Amino acid sequence: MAKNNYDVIVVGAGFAGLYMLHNLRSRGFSVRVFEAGGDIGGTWYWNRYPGARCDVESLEYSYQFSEELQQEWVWSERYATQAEILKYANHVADRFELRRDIQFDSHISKMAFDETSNSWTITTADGEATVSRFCVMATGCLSSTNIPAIEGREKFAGGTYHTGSWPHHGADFTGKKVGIIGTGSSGVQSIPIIAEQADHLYVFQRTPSYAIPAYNGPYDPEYERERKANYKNYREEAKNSRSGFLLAINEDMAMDVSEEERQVAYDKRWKRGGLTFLGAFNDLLTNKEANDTAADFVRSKIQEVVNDPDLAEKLSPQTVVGCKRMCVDTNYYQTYNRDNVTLLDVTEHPIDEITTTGIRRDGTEIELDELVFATGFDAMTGALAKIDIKGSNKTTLKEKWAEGAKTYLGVAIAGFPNLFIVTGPGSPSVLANMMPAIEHHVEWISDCINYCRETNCNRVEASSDAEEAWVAQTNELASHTLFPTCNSWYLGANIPGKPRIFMPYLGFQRYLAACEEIVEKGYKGFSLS
Ligand code: N01
Repeated sequence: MAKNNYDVIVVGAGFAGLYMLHNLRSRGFSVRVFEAGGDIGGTWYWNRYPGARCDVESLEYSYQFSEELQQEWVWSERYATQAEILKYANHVADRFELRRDIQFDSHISKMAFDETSNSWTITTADGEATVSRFCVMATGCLSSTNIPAIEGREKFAGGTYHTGSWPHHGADFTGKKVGIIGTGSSGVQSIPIIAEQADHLYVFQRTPSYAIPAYNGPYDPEYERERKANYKNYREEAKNSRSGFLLAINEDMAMDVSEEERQVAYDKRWKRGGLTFLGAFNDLLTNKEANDTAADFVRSKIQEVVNDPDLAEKLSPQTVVGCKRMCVDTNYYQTYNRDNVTLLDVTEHPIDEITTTGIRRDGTEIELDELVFATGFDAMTGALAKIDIKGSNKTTLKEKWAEGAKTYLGVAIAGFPNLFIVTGPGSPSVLANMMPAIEHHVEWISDCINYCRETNCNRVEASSDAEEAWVAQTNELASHTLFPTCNSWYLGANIPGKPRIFMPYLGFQRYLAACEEIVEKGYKGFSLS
């Protein structure tokens, strides 16, 4: 029988891995964290592209497990920069002395469950094997970068970048001809900054995004003081919401009010800025007619900002607003009024090939010095499927998920005992505020492991029936909304060949209640032995 080196192994040292380590360690478990990167921070370690910021307000995108921590940390801006969020993560790691139990530059390539000992053997790419009873995957939802297989992409002789794995030394585009492929959140944030530096910026757009102004700026000290004085209430209110953050969703239905009232409501949200725009009415993501009114409003704003009407038209999305993640921008549409920015529609004229010196499309080559891929991620499943994870009957996770990701609660997988995922597919995760979603999962997983210790159980496993029912419920919830109607990464539609299945569970509050009920019923749907 293999000897356990640790009670729990955690894979990943982003916000999920850091809190998992702290929580388990404070309950007396021995824990080792393996991190592929050279330091902590996960998403915020890798995504160093120009303009990278969070689209959730700083005072909400932060841990709440420690009252001292949330009171002492001072956020400088409404939407913190990548650098500030990484500084915060480092502060947390130092404050709770987390680094001593984290092994960096350690990419996990193999994991196998042993039926006899009920334990996992986890092996790094360097061949170092470690054994533990439990394993927690804190590998992130948006951590496996997607570079599309465009013909000739390896030929390009200039500098190439992906927003999701930006070089630590940065990139200087001064005086350069730069191409950027992709206009999702990463493109929308980086395009205005790159345009300021570059001699010329060519934006290759396949689908335009809806972007709402951030109106970012320094926090008003009085606002911060009030928020912190009432942090408990605000955090509680967010937990009892649909999304885990304070979207202040209006209970009115868009189609129940007059056109004039709708415009007032949209205008108010537009002026407030950020993702709260979608909270203007209750039915924006369930009723296409209602959604059209919000989409028309955003399109009218694009027409107002962009000087050239044809260009404004090209930048105006025709898709369902909110179906793909909305972007939160600073000067995005304004950037297209610059003389050194050219928008190229690759739906009308697709990219033919990447050459050594640029991109060929529509019969001509655009010469480039640098090429940026803002082409997103193999979301929610990519990082897990990359690891050779063998469960109890030697089936790999990749094989199990060949027809689409299936989990129970987004936290456990039938056939993979003693393995937990933080914010996995089947949980609210990316459609909630990630921080409370992470904290909830960490605490739920830690309680479950602790329950096993108290009841002398060596093995905890989700049943196939419970998993099937959960997947059906996740799909059922999505089917009453407009989410399945577009090619979003929530559905896996951005990755050629990836099975289409709506991955996030809709409704944060509903989800927390379901998790609680399962525990109250003695971990219903799990077998513990
Ligand atoms: O990636 P995306 P992202 N040819 O998948 C295009 C979070 N995030 O890194 O829409 C041409 O959204 C693709 O086009 P299309 C946030 O949750 C948050 O920008 O598939 N184009 C799209 O325009 C976000 O949703 C923050 O037609 C191609 C773009 O590339 C998520 O991360 C900041 C192509 C990819 O957009 C992902 O955002 C950044 C091809 N072959 C990210 N392949 C904040 O907190 C893809 N595209 C603010």
